[in-house]
This record gives sequence, structure tokens and C-alpha cells, in this order.
Amino acid sequence: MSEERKGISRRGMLGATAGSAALAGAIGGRALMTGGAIGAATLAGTTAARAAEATSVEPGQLDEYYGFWSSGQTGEMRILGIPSMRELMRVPVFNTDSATGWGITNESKKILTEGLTEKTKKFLAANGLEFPRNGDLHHVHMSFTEGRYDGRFLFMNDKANTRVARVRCDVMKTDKIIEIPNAKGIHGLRPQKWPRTNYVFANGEDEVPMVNDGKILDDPSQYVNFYTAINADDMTVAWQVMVTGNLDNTDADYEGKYAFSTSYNSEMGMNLADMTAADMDHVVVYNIAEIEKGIEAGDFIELNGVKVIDGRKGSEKNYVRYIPVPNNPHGCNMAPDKVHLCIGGKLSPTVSVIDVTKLEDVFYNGADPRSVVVAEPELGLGPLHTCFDGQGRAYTTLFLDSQVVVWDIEKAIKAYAGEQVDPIVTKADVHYQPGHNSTAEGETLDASAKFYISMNKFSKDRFLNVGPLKPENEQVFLIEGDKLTLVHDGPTFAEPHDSIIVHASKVNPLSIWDRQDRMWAETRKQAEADGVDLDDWQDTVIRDGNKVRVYMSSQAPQFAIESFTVKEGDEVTVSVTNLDDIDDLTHGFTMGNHGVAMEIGPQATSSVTFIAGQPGVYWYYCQWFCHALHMEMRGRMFVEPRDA
Ligand code: CUK
Ligand code: CUA
Ligand code: CA
Repeated sequence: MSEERKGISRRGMLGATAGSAALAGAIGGRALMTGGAIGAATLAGTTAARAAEATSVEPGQLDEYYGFWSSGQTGEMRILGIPSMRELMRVPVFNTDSATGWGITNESKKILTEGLTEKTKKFLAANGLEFPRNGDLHHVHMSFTEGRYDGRFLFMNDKANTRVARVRCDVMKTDKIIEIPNAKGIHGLRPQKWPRTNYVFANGEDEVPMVNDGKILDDPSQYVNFYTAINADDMTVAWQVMVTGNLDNTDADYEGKYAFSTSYNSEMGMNLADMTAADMDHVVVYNIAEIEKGIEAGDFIELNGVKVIDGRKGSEKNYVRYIPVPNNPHGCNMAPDKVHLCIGGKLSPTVSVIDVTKLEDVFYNGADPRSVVVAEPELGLGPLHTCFDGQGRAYTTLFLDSQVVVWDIEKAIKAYAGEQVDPIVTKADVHYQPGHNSTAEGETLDASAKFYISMNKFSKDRFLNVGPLKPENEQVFLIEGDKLTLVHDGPTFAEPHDSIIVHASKVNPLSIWDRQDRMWAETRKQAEADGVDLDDWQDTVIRDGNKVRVYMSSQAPQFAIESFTVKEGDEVTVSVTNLDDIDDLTHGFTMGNHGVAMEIGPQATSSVTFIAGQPGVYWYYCQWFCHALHMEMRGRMFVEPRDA
């Protein structure tokens, strides 16, 4: 296997020590200081004024695009309007949320718990928890039909607790969360693009023993990594592939043949020095049809209920191939030209361009895996993620240089073949240290060259000082031919790793819930058993031993029940149905001093179960401002002493 890379000087590569030093330098602040001037200067120009106009959305006007945003360690999904960058909504996913009651209502708890493995449920129960307290949501991506967003679902990962979630686009609520068995630390996540999103692909970033039950501990020679394909329609695990080396980011092709992962730790090192020791790491290519055939033929082992194909080096058969790329790659982005996969070099100043049409020869004709690399332009320091404009150009974030580099894919290929052409179109400073980036629908066949969004990890001096913890900074640039013009800076809370920009015509959420929605199917079942009609006026209190079930309707500005009585220690379930069917008329239910709060949208039902506290009078109230008499929308719970 040839390790020669054309056009990269050995000096251009950051070795383990140099790389770590450069990264440390960036965080230490020196590299942060390099890029301040251009933004202000450009904004003052007349072009900038025009540009700002082109991306401004007047008050009362609607944005052209939806932006779906991750939030990293906050654990939620965010919805923005693009190009205004106005934050429209936060959708709780892996976090608990006091406004909507996510993690508090019975409906949300079911979603947060039902997809956990038995092992995790046991562990959590032993710690007095029903579901993990946190999430780390890096990647939000929409379902595809034939290479285009189809507005059905959004999928996202939780790196912290090895989970994958799905959000319904009709109501913008999380509807499934599953924990992925065997793998650890689900990081990179992408839906299959072609023919449709049958699978969601998810990378396990952390190496673990094949059976992680404590028998093998500090013996990395026995560690593996798992690549997971999830059935998108029912959110079950379809299969896994065991691989050598860890898995960072992933993407899928436009033909439904392959999926790809970057691996920064092909060394299987357990510390920084070892993880950056080799000259080359690799991209893993998964051959979907071969894997499906292998599963069909029974060539798998079953681990914790999952069919696992062995794709480790030496036993990979036709399931996977390992393509060598420079050390510690990161981003993995398939271009909408359907041919070129771009791998961010991170420690190498290059992006490796893989021609996916050449993979056939690697799988079936014994071609050198490196032969699929058709370009490796040297672009700048710390290339992480690449997005596309559908016009042959790629936009790569340069973390260490605090820049975006715009480059021409075809020219990069020519340069790699020896022609004297410079693939770099332009560079623009960003503020500071960019991770992901987005163009409108840039990961789809509808990629366009309108806006460029840079998600920057540091804001440093761009905003009023709010203490040692600073916001991050997201910037919008207008793309005009060869020019990028900065038109917007916006602070943001932790931590938008990634975003996608979807044309508003493809997303059509409901304004009012369907009374029959599956979200509260369980509550409906219980109501039927209790002889209560959830679609009708409800003011019923059912006593069932020490269980009390309270069914109440709400209609602005009143709850159907103005008071109810329970005993100390009773398990109380309150189900509220919002009978209002007016746009934007959401009610809430908060039970004072019981840790109980929830949102009930128009025509929705929500329920919450809690233990009645110390004897006394407790007020419940509507927590979503709904009416001039919203403050008056309240009632009392009387808690009698247990032995009264
Ligand atoms: S990773 Cu965050 S900058 Cu988790 Cu997508 Cu590259
Ligand atoms: Cu109902 Cu506020
Ligand atoms: Ca490495």
C-alpha cells in the first residue's frame, strides 16, 4: 500500500508533537488573535451593505429556509430561520426541559426510557434514575428521498450515552430514542441518501472490548469499534460492522452503495501520543449490499441481540475497505456531484478527495486502496469539515487558521495529476476556530451557493463579556461568485456542532395537534379503561387504591377542575387535554412544589405522574401565557394526611 501523497510536503504535515502544540497554541489564545480585521472592514463597504440587505429578513417577514441545529452538551435540537439566524424553537431531545415538560411528562419519559438497553435501565434504576441526565447532541440530519431532504424526520446522536434520536417534522417533537448496543460514544451520524433513508448510519467513536462486561479491561489489543445501521422507519438496529480503528464522522453516497467513516485512531492508541503516532490513518468504506448479503447468509455473530459482521482488518472480506489518508482525519462529506467524498485532514493541512466510482475496483479487482484518492490539496491549517454549493466548489473550515477556504474540486484533481493550477478560490477569516459549516441544502442534490454559515467554537472578543464562559459565534456570509461577505455575527450557547439548512417548502409542520396523535396513545388507553373520553370535556377524578388519576380539560382561561383532593404519598397522574383549537394557544400545567410542569399544545393531551407531598394546599397553574386571565388559570390540590 503506497503511503506517498502527491503535493504535500512532509513539513506541511503536522506530526504528533507539532499538531498537539498547534492545537494547544490555538486554545492558549495566540491563534485566536489572528483573524479580526476583515469582518468589520468588509461590512463597511458598499458591497457589504448590499449583502446585508440580501440576507436580512424584515420584521414580520418569513425566512426562506429552516435551519436545524445541534446543541452539543445542551442535548437539545434548535430550529433557526435562515438567513436571519433568528432562533425559532428549541426541541428537547436528550435533555430535560422545564418549559415543555420533556423528561417530566409520562409521554416524554416513555420515549426517553423505552429504547434503553436492559443493562442501562438496571444501572440507572440502581442510581435512582429513569433515563440519563445529559446528552451530547452533535449531528442533526434530515431524512432523504433520492438525494434530497424529504421533510419527514430528523435524526441525531448522543455521544455521551450512545443514543440515536428521531424527531418528527410534523410536530417537531422527539418520537424515538434508542441506545445502541455494543458500540460506545455514538458520534458521526448521517441518513442514507439514496434511494431513500432506509438506514441511519452511526459511528461508535470509543473503542471497547467486543463484550464489554468487565472481563477485559486495560487490554486494548482486544478492543473493537462498531459501525451501526439503524432502520430509520422503526428505529431498530439493522446490523453492525466491527472494525479496526475508531470512528469519527460518517456520510453516505448518492447511489446507495457505500457509507464511509473517518478514523483518527487507526493506531488503536489509548493516549494522545499513541493516537497521533502513525503517518496515516484511514477512511472505512462499507459496502452496503455485501453487508446485507452477509447478514442474509448468516455470516455474523449475534451480540446483545444485534447481528454483527466482522469487518476488522484481516477479516474484512468484501464488507469493508480501509483507505489510507493522512493522520487524524475528521470531516467526512459527500459532494453533491455524486462522485467526490471529502475528508478533512485535521492534523494534515489537506483535504483528501476520494472518487467513489473507483471503489468498485478496490472491492472487486484488488486495486490499491489509495488509488481512489484523486486529489489532496493543501488548503491551510486544521481542515475539519467541508460543505458544497452544487457548483463544483467546496468550503472547508480551517480550525487553526480561523478561516474558511473555498476551493475548486476539479482544479484540485488537475493539480494532483500534475497540472499547474491552484485550486484555492479564496479564503475568508472567521471568528474564531470554526468546526462545522453549512450551505443551503449543501449535503443534498439541491445544494446552492447563497449563504455560508460558519459555526465557530470561540467568540472571544466579539460580544459583551459575560464572564469566563463565553458564547460561541455563528457567522453568515453571503456567497457572491468568488467572494464571501460577512453579513451576520451571532452568539450562541453550547454548542452547535452542526447544522443543516432546509428550504421552507420542504418542511410543513402542523399548527394544531391531531387529537388522535400517537404521542399520548397510552394515556388514551388508560382513559378508555377509566371510562373517560379524552376528546370530550373531562373533569373526572378516579381513585384506584393509592393511585389517583385526574382527567381535566383546559380551555382558556380555565381548567375543568378547580380543585381535587388526594392523600399524602398518593401516586397522582394528571392528564390535561387542551380543547382549544386556535393557532398558538398552548396551555401549561405546573403543580407547585412537586417538580411538575408541562406544555399542552392546542388539541394535545399531556400527562404527568407524581407523588403527593406533605399535607397542605398546593396550587397548580397554567404556565404558558394563554389569555388575559392567564394568571387566574389555576386551581388547588388538597393533600390530606395519610392517616386522616
Ligand atoms: S464533530 Cu463537532 S466540529 Cu462532533 Cu461533527 Cu467536527
Ligand atoms: Cu392557559 Cu395560560
Ligand atoms: Ca491517528
